[in-house]
Amino acid sequence: MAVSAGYRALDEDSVLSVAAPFAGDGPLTAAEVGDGNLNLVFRVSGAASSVIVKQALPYLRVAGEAWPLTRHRADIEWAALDVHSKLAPGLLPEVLAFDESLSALVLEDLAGYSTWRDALIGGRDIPGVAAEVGAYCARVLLGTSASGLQQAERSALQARFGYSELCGLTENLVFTAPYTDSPTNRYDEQAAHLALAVRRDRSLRSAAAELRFGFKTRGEALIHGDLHSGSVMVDPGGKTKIIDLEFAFFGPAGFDIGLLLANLAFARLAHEERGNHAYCRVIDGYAESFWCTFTDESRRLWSPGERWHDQFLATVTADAARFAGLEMIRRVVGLAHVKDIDSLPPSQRLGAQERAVGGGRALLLGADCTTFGALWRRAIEEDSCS
Ligand code: ADP
Ligand code: SR1
Ligand code: MG
Repeated sequence: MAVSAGYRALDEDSVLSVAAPFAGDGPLTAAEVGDGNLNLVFRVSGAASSVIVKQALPYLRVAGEAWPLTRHRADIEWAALDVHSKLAPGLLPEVLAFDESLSALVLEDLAGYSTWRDALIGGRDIPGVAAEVGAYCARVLLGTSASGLQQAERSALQARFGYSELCGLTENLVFTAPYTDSPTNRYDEQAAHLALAVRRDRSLRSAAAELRFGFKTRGEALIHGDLHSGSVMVDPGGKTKIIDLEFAFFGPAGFDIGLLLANLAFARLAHEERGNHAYCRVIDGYAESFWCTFTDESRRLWSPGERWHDQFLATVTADAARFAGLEMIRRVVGLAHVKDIDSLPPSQRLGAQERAVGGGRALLLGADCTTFGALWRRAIEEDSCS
C-alpha cells in the first residue's frame, strides 16, 4: 500500500504519481471521468495499460464544499470490495491499492465497459447482465447473513460496517426529505404538483418513517447500499462488474433488491414514453431474470440446516417492494435524479415522472407484495396490478 504524507484533492497532474506503480511503462496521462455524485474518478493511461483512481472529497461533489462529508466512505468502499469480492469472485473490479491518507483507491480500469444505466438508456440489449447482478445479490446477501456466516466472523463484520455517515445521507435523501419541504429537494417546475402531493400525504410519510426505522435497525446482511443501474458496469459481451460500494453497511437485504428493480422500472417507464415498446419487453425480461437468478442462487446457498428459506424470500419480496417505492419517489422529487427520466424531452418527462411517483405510491401503500410479478406490475403501473 502506497503511503502519502497528507490529504490533498488530486488533479490530472498529481494523480499520476499515485497511479504510476500500477499504470505500466511510458509517459502517463490522466483524465477525470467521474459522473457520480460524490467523488473524483480519474483514468490514468500508460502506453499499454490504464488504471482508475477514485478519491473521496471532503464534501459532497454535487453540492460542493457547503455540504461537508468525511472521507471515511473510501475506507468503507475498500473494505466492502474485499468482503464482496471474496463472496462473488469476478463480479467486482480488482483493487490494486488503497492510499488511506489520500482516501484514494486504485482500481482495475473497466475499459470498454459502460454503466448499465447508459446501456439501458441507449436501448442496448446485453444478455446475461441481469442474471449476474442477481447472482451477486444472492452471494453477498446470503453470504453475510446469519445463514451464511459463523456468528464470530459476522459480529466482526457488523462492528466494521456499522451505520455510517453515508447511511445518514440515505436516511435523509431517501426516507425523509421527499416527504417534507426540505431545501435539498429538487424537481422540475412542471412536476411541482407531484412534490406537493407527496409531502402532503400523511400515509406516505408514515410508510417512509416505518421503513426508515427498519433500514436503521435490521442488520440482516452487508448490503451494497446504493445498487442502482449506475453502480453496475457492463461490457458489450455481457461481462458485469458491481462498483461503488461506499454505502455498504449491515442493513435489510431487500434494500438492494428494491433499488435495482426501481432503477430498471425507470428505464422501462422512459422507453415506454419514447414509444419503444419492444425494448420495454426486454427490460421486463431483465427484471425477471434478475429476480429468478437471485431466488434460485439464494436457495442453492441457503444453509441446509435452516428450513425457512421461503420465509426469508417472502420478507425480501415485501421489503424490496417498499424500498423500490421510496426510490421511485425520491428520484423525481428529491435531490438526486436519474438520467433515464431527466434526459427525456420535457413533453415525455412529465409522463414518466407521474408514472414513477404513481408506481412508488402503489408500492408503498398497497398490501404486502407476495410475488415478484405483483411488485413489478405495481412499479411499472400496469392496470392489472394487484
Ligand atoms: P461516485 O461514488 O462518485 O458515484 P462511482 O464509483 O459511481 O463514483 O464512479 C463514477 C463513474 O466513474 C462511473 O459511472 C464510471 O463511469 C467510472 N468508473 C468508476 N469506477 C470505474 C472502474 N473501475 N473502471 C472504469 N470506470 C469506472
Ligand atoms: C447527492 S448524493 C445522492 C445520491 O448519490 C448516490 O449515488 C446515492 O444514490 C445518493 O443518494
Ligand atoms: Mg458513489
